[in-house]
Amino acid sequence: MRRLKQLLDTGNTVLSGWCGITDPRYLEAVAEYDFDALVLDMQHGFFDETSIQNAIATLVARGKAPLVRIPIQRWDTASRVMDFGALAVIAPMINTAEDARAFVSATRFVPLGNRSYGPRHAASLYGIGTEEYLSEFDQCSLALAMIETREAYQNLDDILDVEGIDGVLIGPGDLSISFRQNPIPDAYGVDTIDVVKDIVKRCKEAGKKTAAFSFNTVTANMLNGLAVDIISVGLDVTYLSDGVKSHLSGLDFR
Ligand code: 3PY
Ligand code: MG
Repeated sequence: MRRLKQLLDTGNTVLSGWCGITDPRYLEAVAEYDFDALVLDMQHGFFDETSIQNAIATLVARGKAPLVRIPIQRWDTASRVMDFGALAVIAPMINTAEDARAFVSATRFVPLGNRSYGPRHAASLYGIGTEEYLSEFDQCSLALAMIETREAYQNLDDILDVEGIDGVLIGPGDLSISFRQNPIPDAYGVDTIDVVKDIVKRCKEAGKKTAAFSFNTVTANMLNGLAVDIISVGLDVTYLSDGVKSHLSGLDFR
C-alpha cells in the first residue's frame, strides 16, 4: 500500500499498464511484467463491481498498485473502489472546480471530504487494522482528475486549487478531440502538445502529481522527458495484438 507513495515521494517514475479486460488470468499474466501499477478501466473497459473487486485483489496479491478509472461522475463508484482497495481513483472529464470538489467529497474522509466509513475490506486486503488504514489511507491513496477537454484546461488552476485533488491524469485522445473539434483523435499532435506540456508544468508548480497515458515507448519516453510522475504504456488490446503479431510474424507458410 505504501510503495506507490514511496515511489512518488522519492521522485521515481511509476510505470503503469492499462487494462479493461476483466479476466483474472489475463490480469495475472500482465502483472508478471515490470509494471509498478495497472490502471483498471471502468470507463471504457469492461469492469463491473464484481470484476473490479477481483482485479484489485489480484493486483494487490502481486504487489502491483491498483489504480481504477471510474465512469464519468460516478462518485458512488469512486468510494466503492477505494473500499475495495484501489490506491488511486482516476475520474474522467473533470472540467470544473465543482467537479473536482464532488470527486474529493467521495474519496476523502472528513474533514476534506465526506467518504462514508467502510474500510474493513481494504484494510484486511493490505493486512492492516482499520485504524491504521484510516490514519494512513488518505496519505497513501490518490485522487487523480483527468484533464482532457478545453474547458478543463481553461479551469486548470481552479481544479488544482481544490484541496484533496492529488494530481491530474492527462487524456491525450479526448484532449485532442476537444481542441480540434474533430472526433478522430490526434494524441500528442501539433494542436495539443504545447497544452500537454503546460498542464504538466502548472501541476508541478502547484505541487500536484502528474500522470499520462501513452501508446508506445516513444510517447512514454517523451512523457518521461517532461518528468511526468505516473506513465502508463499501451493497453490490453495492444498487449494482445502485439503478442499475436509476434507469434505470426516469421511464419514461412503465410
Ligand atoms: C484519453 O486519451 O482521452 C484517455 O482517456 C486515455 O485513455
Ligand atoms: Mg479520455
